[in-house]
Amino acid sequence: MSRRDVGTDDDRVRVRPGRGSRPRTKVRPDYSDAPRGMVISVDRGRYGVVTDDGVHLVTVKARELGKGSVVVGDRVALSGDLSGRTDTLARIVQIDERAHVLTRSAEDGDTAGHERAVVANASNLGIVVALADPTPRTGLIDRYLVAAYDAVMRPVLILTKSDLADPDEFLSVYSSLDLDVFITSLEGESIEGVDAVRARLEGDVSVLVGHSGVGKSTLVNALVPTAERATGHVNEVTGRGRHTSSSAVALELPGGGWVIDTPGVRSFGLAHVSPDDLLRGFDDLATVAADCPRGCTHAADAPDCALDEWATDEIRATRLGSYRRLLGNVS
Ligand SMILES: Nc1nc2c(ncn2[C@@H]2O[C@H](COP(=O)(O)OP(=O)(O)OP(=O)(O)O)[C@@H](O)[C@H]2O)c(=O)[nH]1
Ligand SMILES: [Mg+2]
Ligand SMILES: [Zn+2]
Repeated sequence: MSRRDVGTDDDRVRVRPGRGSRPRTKVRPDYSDAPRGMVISVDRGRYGVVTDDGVHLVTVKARELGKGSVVVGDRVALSGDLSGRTDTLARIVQIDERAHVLTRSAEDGDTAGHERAVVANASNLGIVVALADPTPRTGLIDRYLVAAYDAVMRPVLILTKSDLADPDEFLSVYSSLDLDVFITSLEGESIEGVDAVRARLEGDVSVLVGHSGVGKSTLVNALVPTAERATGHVNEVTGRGRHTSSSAVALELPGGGWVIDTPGVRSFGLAHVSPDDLLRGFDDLATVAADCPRGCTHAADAPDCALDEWATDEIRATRLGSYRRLLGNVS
């Protein structure tokens, strides 16, 4: 093994071994019998975990896990002091294989195109959309529907703030799709419609996603009375939320299961999704596209694309427009 050139011959100068000189063990330690838990929060290198025995711990990640990210929802093997007493620290020594992983791609900046796990092991993707304040945008919903397909998660559309605007127009676009839709509103101090949402999510792990200010944390507080998630206001000038929640947190539903509150997003990159998977994220269009000529790209200039013939009314044209806009954004 060659020694690194450290710019001196003086052997009193000691250099910490680089990565390459660290002994590598071929046989990984076996953690199959190690105690397990679920990651419920991630905050600057500290991971909140609740063990399968119900103990809440603050943990750190073991060195050997390297850069691999630990996200909320991960099932992990633990070592160290698991008592949960103050001044004790447990370590995450292994991340178990994920049944589902919600993934997004960075859209701009240095990391554009890089994909990143957002949440692990949630079987439902709760897409939270305010009917007003902020103004709903179908583009983000369509992206989330594709992401749900890609991650094999069940999409659940939750339309909030029906006290401010009528849901009918939205329902007409999304009711023909294979997804559950719920409508909630603020009536005095309480959230109307939350019981139906809770009944749907009970027993499952679900993640709530959407723009800032749509009411994700408000909904979580209604679903889990002990949650005490901070909620924000929507800026009257810009009509946007204020990014009140800054990291994802999982909370246990009173009747079992977990709901994960996440910070509001501006967009949700899909660069990691293939055009075929994009189409499957639009289940209404996928059926029609079966009649396309072989090798059809379904783009606006594709000859004899069956989708053009199908898009006869406004709703269908809207759906096709959404799909084609996204087609330019995938790999
Ligand atoms: N009128 C009305 N206001 C609501 C409703 N649900 C939530 N709000 C309000 O919307 C604002 C934003 O709610 P939050 O729960 O903080 O929104 P969020 O989605 O968690 O936002 P971020 O954490 O920034 O992503 C708060 O002022 C809530 O009181 C609703 O059904 N109707
Ligand atoms: Mg929030
Ligand atoms: Zn086609």
